[in-house]
Amino acid sequence: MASDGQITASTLVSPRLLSLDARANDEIEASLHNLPKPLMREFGHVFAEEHLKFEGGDAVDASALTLLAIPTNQRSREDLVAVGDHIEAEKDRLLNVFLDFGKFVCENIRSKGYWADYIDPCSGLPMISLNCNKVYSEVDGMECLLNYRAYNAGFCKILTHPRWGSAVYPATIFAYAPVAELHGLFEGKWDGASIKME
Ligand code: B12
Repeated sequence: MASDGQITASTLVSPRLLSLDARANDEIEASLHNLPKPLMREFGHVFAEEHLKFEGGDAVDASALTLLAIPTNQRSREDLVAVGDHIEAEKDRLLNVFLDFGKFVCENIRSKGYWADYIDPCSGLPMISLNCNKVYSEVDGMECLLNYRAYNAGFCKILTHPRWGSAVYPATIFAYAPVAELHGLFEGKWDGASIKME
């Protein structure tokens, strides 16, 4: 199993490469985390308690619910700091891979009666929750959860992956669910997604 990320105090499942069966060649590095204090505060600003308004139904055991983050990173074919039409095309590809993955994960969690949402990589705003207008910083999030490093490029903070450098496309999914519900995804037990074995 691929493990090419860094383990931190918040790590519940270490980084590994996953892919949707429908997109077998498009791998996403993903891991599962509790929210450390700085991220908990930021989550509150970005989602404005939307997760508490979610009606999960009678079967949901509210005492088992935990706020969880699934940071994802894709290795890009181009260094994203560069500019040009080929960079834009690559960003579109990475965007679509993440949007399919985020939708797949969130629909699965929501179908079980739990809350989940994912951040739109273009705007930094939640994809599902309405009325949220505070941008989530993917770079700060990855520094906090994975201890990845970042540097400043003009106005934009750029993340560097320990193996891929700045050829990395970060994007995050959040859930309010029992940890056990998420384990299957990282063990390759959800229909429609697999882990890449190395
Ligand atoms: C808006 C945006 C832009 C805008 C403006 C950037 C700006 N800073 O205003 C524009 C269009 C200019 C832009 C340009 C580029 N961008 Co841009 N951009 C974004 C986007 C969507 C949001 C960034 C942002 O506004 N961050 C700042 C906000 C959120 O934070 P803030 O208010 O300054 O500060 C708050 C936080 O720090 C927070 N905070 C404090 N403590 C903590 C702790 C934690 C744990 C957390 C989570 C937060 C937090 O509190 C502060 C106050 O509220 C991100 C994706 C994302 N969601 O992060 C991509 C993103 C950062 N961009 C990216 C890229 C690649 C670029 C370009 C290089 C693209 C290109 N090839 O042209 C250029 C760089 C140009 C340059 N030199 O500036 C990539 C970086 C990839 C990487 N490897 O890191 C990202 C991650 C998008 C992606 N998924 O690929 N970008």
